[in-house]
Amino acid sequence: MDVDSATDDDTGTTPGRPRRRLVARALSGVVAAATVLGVGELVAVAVAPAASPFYAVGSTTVDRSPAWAREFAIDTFGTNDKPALFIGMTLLIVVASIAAGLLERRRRPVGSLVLAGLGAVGVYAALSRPTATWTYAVPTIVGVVAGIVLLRLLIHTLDAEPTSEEHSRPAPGGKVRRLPRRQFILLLGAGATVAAAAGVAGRELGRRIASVAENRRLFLIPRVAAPAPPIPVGTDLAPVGATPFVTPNAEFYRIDTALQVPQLTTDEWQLRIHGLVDRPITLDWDDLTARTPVERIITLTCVSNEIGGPLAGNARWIGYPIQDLLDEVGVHADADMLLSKSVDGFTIGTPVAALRDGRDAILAVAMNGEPLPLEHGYPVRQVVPGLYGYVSATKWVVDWELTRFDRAEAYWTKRGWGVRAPIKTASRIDVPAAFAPVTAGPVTVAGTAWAQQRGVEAVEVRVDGGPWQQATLAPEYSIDTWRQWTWEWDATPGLHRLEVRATDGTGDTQPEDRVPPIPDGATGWHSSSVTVR
Ligand SMILES: Nc1nc2c(c(=O)[nH]1)N[C@H]1C(S)=C(S)[C@@H](COP(=O)(O)O)O[C@H]1N2
Ligand SMILES: [Mo]
Repeated sequence: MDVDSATDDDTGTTPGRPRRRLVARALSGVVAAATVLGVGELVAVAVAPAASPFYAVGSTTVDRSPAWAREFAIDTFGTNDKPALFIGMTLLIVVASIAAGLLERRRRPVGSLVLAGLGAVGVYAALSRPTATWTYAVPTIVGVVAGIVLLRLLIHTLDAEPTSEEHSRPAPGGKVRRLPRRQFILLLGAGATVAAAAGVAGRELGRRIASVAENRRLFLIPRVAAPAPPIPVGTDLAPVGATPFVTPNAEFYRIDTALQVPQLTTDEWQLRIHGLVDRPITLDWDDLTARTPVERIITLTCVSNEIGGPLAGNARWIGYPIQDLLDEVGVHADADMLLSKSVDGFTIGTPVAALRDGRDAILAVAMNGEPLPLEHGYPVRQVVPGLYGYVSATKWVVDWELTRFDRAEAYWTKRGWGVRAPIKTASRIDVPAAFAPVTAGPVTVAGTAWAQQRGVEAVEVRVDGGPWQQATLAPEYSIDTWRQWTWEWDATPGLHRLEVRATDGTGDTQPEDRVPPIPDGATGWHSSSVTVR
């Protein structure tokens, strides 16, 4: 029955082979719907696994099913109830998408409306998830937009295709015009490929994220025989409004080159130690955690921190001394650099001398009583007091090569940053905040100062360029942590400029000269303008 009967094509062309056209339309609908799901799946990786349109619809269906339906499903399909649900959903989607393809016209986008309707169901289902926020709607919406665009393009190409009559009639150039059909098939193939690739990538990534989150949830924080020394009363000046002594994980600055946070479980983690060593080894998680852990409070600092900037944080770390591991592998005398590598390929070069001089350099696995947060290096990172992060604090660390500074370069040093970068002394006014309104009379000025490995010996404050005055220092926790300070100011009305400078444990005072962070850390005095009424 291959009758060239008229179809309801509104393009005015005489239709060619109707059956073939119907199949092409149906396929367009199916590939468009697959695009909705595939793209939705991929976008859901950035939002939440539960926001995936397909899974959200499935889960919401399960949650909303009346008891009898559930019983029926379990009675009929047993433990295959989930595959049965997915197959059922897939069949429904295929039917709806075939309808969408058949109904779509260049001037009457009825099929697009069908996709939008499916999308509405997806959005509703996603927003019904127990953990939902408004962002849960995004994967479905992005998917539907992509699906509709593809469907419009396919139908447009299809409707532009010449009829069978035109096919057999040579075009003015003497050749048979066949471009639109080829275009259609290319577009359909490309759409199907993108949909499948996005879906598979989304599923795979989502699975990885779920498994790392689960791995972290089950992580047991190593028990330390000797906890870090207690924090003396008065060390934390948070009560007067200064920066808290220990920075909560959620507020800890994050700096790295990772566009996607590396996903590494403790089961997969390994540290390969090689290069200029007597006994190369590869440690796995059990090997690492069989060692004796220590707990230390250490302040991390980023070289990119501007004067007065926020890129410093203090945390309680549990980890394993780096020096012990280096002793174990027998570092050659000519090795002066530890080139450490993250699972995402980022590298850091650290002076071996700094790792063996007795400072508390550790391979940290816990931060403030939690497993390392994923974005702070789960499951293992380096923490080395006294060196800026980019030359010491490798997150997601998996490889150590003992080498030499005259042989190897690390990520940032290749890009112009200093090769050796001990932390420079810094001090910061935290209260009153810049331009905060202040009432005349006694005002507490407070802030923090750091000079890891040297300690902070003094902090001075001055007003409007007047004489320097000694601030009151909180007790020193250790030379590797920042030290909070306060200064009582008898504020008079007007606009004033407060300045601060610190002196480290070697007696050196911060220089007034301002240099920018690049190449090896900023210098200069932090100042803050305050309006007193
Ligand atoms: N893998 C990896 N580790 C890294 C970085 C990075 O980009 N990738 N950045 C470093 C820099 S510049 C700093 S300042 C610290 C920041 O650590 P945090 O994000 O935990 O505060 O991590 C260091 N470790
Ligand atoms: Mo940094």
